Amino acid sequence: MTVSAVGERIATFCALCISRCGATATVEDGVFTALAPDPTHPTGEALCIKGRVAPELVGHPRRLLHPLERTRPKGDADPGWRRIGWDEALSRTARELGKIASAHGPEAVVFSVASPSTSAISDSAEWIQRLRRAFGSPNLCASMELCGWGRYFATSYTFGESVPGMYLPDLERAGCILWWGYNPAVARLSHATATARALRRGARLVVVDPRRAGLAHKADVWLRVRPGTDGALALAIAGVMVDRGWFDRRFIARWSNGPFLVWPDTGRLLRASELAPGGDPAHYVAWDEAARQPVACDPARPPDDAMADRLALTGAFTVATSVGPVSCRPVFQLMADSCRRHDPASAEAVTGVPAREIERTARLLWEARPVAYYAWSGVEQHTNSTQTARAIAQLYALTGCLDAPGGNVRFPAVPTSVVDGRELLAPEQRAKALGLARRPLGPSRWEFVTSDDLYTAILERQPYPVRGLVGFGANLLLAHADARRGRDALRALDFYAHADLFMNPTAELADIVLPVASPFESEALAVGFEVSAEAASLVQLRRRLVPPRGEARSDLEIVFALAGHLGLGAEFWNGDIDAALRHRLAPSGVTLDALRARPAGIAVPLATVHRKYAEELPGGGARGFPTPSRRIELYSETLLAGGHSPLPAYEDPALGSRARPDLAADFPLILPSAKSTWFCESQHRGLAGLRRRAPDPEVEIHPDTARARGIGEGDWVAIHTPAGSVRARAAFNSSLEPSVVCAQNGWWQSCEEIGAPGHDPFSASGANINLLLRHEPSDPIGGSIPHRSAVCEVTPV
Ligand SMILES: Nc1nc2c(c(=O)[nH]1)N[C@H]1C(S)=C(S)[C@@H](COP(=O)(O)OP(=O)(O)OC[C@H]3O[C@@H](n4cnc5c(=O)[nH]c(N)nc54)[C@H](O)[C@@H]3O)O[C@H]1N2
Ligand SMILES: Nc1nc2c(c(=O)[nH]1)N[C@H]1C(S)=C(S)[C@@H](COP(=O)(O)OP(=O)(O)OC[C@H]3O[C@@H](n4cnc5c(=O)[nH]c(N)nc54)[C@H](O)[C@@H]3O)O[C@H]1N2
Ligand code: SF4
Ligand SMILES: [Mo]
Repeated sequence: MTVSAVGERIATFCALCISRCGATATVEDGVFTALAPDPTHPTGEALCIKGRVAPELVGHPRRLLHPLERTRPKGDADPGWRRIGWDEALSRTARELGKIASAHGPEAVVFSVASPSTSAISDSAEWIQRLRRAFGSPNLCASMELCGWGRYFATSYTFGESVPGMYLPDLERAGCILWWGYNPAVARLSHATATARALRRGARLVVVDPRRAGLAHKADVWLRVRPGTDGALALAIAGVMVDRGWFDRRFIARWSNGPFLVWPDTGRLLRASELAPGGDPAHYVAWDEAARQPVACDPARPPDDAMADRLALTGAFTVATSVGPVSCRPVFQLMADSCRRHDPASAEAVTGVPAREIERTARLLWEARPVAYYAWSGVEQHTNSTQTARAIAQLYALTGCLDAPGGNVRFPAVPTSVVDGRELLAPEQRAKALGLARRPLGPSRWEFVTSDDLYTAILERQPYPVRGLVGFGANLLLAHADARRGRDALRALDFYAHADLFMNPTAELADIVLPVASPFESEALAVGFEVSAEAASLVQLRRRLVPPRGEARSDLEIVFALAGHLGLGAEFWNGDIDAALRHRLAPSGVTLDALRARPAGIAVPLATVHRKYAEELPGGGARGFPTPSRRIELYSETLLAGGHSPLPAYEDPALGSRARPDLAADFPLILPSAKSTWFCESQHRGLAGLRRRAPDPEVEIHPDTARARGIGEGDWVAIHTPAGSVRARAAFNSSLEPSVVCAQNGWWQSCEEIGAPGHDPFSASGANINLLLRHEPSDPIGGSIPHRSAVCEVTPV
């Protein structure tokens, strides 16, 4: 590799967060010295400050450089780290994991990973999955319940697909962009620059956020929602759209279960077999208004336009069933009724958003179609996240824009072989995923386990003992509630191996720590980027810019080497990473050698196929959606059978001021949090180039709220919840509702270079806001907890 020529400029991309910005790196005398935007790359218009200081991250004096082994007990303040060789580290890891698997089954080993949104784990995520599944563990702890559940899984109960997680906003063609609890100006630069471009060509923008942050300043409508009440807001907007006829009636009648009739007593959808003997039990029933009679609906054959126009969406109809005449209403009518319970005036009282803004938004979403949306952390971290995601999905379905140009679309994917090992995990192992019994429709259905279920399995051995943990990044004790309980749990493990670039409070409890190469020191294959069809078509093999420092290795190398030590080499091309990458690339038509020769990547031009649901199938009928009814499920019988509301329903945040009036006197404020521009989650506080700009943890507070408590701008304050207290500095923000304060998660690390202190993550004198929460109450379906809607109080220190 020729990267040592002075001042060589190399096409690359920054992998430090989900934006994965296209970039040009400068390498001088074998040292990585600068990263700059690469406007020719589809995500390369701009770089954030974190990308620009990347050389500091690579060269940081406290990087982990060698495998380490603990020599002192886990309760000890000093772990007594002893430097060991890779071979020793990996053989001991394999030996300990093997011991646990033979004694308790491979499910007793949990794998944890940093979220690919906050780290370069996206480079190797599917290979880590492959290792976990080949090993036989159904348990991946990846903060899914806090970060991806709503985007990927909750909405799959509506659409059968991940919207907006995989059906991404088509920002190049959107007429109206809806950012709901999502601030790409901080969180995903490529979306922010694409939004700015869309606004320049006249697109409209709606932002739903308790703070006027980022693009909210440029929005046509900024809805200052009270934290955790987004579900009520979505229902109210949808209600206005329904009442005014601002919805795509034909789309709803053809492609959703809106016309299907509902049994009034059981809430189940009526089946054709229940009308008359001989009716098909797989067919639903709708009301044909022209013929004034029920009509069977074959899921595989959606009605044509003419028939769709005849199907009743509203009303009540007496249907002759096998048990006599029954008055049934269509799903859509039930949905409209449920929305009307949140009319704009009552929604204003719950959400704080003025009724006229709700009406204005409903009109804008309708008139400025196509609508493209994204909803993220602002709505993920509450006890009602699943229903909120479903309510926003319902609102979105009304626009008829799903998979239409300018809506949320599935950008084309360059074909590659699936390597995540899904075929390697036996169904009986999959069925052992932690949490499945408690939340059968939750993340563990997809092998993601919550931190709560992990800690319970370790400490209480329920439903079975977990004895081992393999961590690729993942700073669990900072990211999740109940940090002290988490610490007890990690201490109680028989064996814990953690791979990371830096030591962190979670890794401190490991038995073996493995040094990871930064993304700038490792080669990685990116198949597609996320912002547009052009981006999705790009395949790029990121070059190793400089050799890894010390003995650090990429996650990919660690996975392949550990697989060998575990006797799983056959599933990992016997350690030959190039062979594995070739296998992955085979269907794409792009070769590894061609990619190595072109660090800027190779485009595989593919066209986005729209409205795939309407694609005709060979035997007739249409593809529809991958839900049980093959329609968009405004009404979910799956959720109903699980004991949940089949329609999106609003429930107040369980630790909020309305649900817990008993706490209001002592804790009159609400505490959401938000990401920092300067850092990713619990990382980067040790980088002087960043920490200098944001030396202390902050809590945003309305000036009136502060003054009423004798708090001045910049003062240190204590934030209290019923679970505990931590500290931060007051930053005034008059865009907040005065009862809302907004904190930052992830503070623990020091930056010795500028004398900035660390913060004890386990004590009230520290700044770990997740000390302020327990794992209960939680979302009954998805397991999310109120990281963004707990009652609190703020006092001067
Ligand atoms: N710079 C930077 N970029 C990051 C990260 C980082 O830490 N720093 N983290 C990465 C990760 S892991 C993720 S998940 C993404 C997250 O990306 P985002 O979801 O955009 O992250 P946030 O800024 O936390 O939340 C978005 C907005 O939600 C608002 N909000 C808070 N509570 C509520 C609420 O109850 N309702 C509504 N509607 N809004 C609310 C906040 O004020 C905030 O402006 O960012 C990724 N990118
Ligand atoms: N109160 C509150 N709590 C939150 C949130 C919030 O908004 N508010 N956000 C939640 C969200 S959305 C998320 S995603 C979680 C984030 O929680 P985590 O996924 O744990 O993310 P980080 O805190 O960024 O820690 C990532 C760790 O991975 C390491 N790392 C970085 N890159 C790599 C790599 O390439 N390989 C390896 N092996 N390690 C690497 C870092 O050094 C760091 O130690 O926190 C959640 N917790
Ligand atoms: S937004 Fe910043 S940290 Fe994220 S990929 Fe782009 S440059 Fe890197
Ligand atoms: Mo996240």
